[in-house]
Amino acid sequence: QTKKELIGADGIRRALVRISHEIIEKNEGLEDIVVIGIRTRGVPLAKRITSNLKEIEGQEIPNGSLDITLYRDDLTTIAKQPIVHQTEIPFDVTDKKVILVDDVLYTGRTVRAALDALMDLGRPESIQLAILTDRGHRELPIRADYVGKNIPTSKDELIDVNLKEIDGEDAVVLQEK
Ligand code: 3GP
Ligand code: 5GP
Ligand code: MG
Repeated sequence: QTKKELIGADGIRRALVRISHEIIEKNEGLEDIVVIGIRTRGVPLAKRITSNLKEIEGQEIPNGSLDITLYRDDLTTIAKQPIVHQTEIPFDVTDKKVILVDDVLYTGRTVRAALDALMDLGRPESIQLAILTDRGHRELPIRADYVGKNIPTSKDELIDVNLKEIDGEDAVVLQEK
């Protein structure tokens, strides 16, 4: 098994700063913007983007997290019983521009499930997707609006996303089996 670092700590920081600027530019500011991370590693990424946005525009942005385990269409292959974690979205998403954040975009099934979960909560004005890495192999017509880095992978490669808040360090590593 070989490992290759694809993005280091500085690279992750710069990608998130760039994405934050892109969010502000595309939305002409931060009015009605809320940021929601998909558990697990989408959550710290969403928090970092939220704090970047505050630093750049001087504006406090609502931040939440979403757990989609229940909504996956392959639920039975994950666990016999649905694993229900907490969804913490302490604000109304109706008429908001939701920035959905995740670490890796692959088949698109997690995002589809997240869209479902969000729609159950209200009627956002729009939903935009920000992801740290896109490894390709989409099985659904889903794409990201903001991408840290496109990482073409084969199906038996794995992207290891390490984040300080969870793993003690920041790095994106390619694992080949
Ligand atoms: P994350 O929740 O922090 O993003 O999906 C649960 C975890 O398993 C993910 O962590 C992710 O890092 C890891 N993982 C690695 N490869 C895969 C994969 O191909 N599919 C899914 N669903 N998770 C993967
Ligand atoms: P999808 O649902 O698009 O197939 O996969 C996206 C979700 O699965 C992401 O939340 C991500 O955590 C996880 N995932 C899929 N492939 C990988 C991978 O190669 N590495 C990591 N770390 N996570 C992955
Ligand atoms: Mg994830």
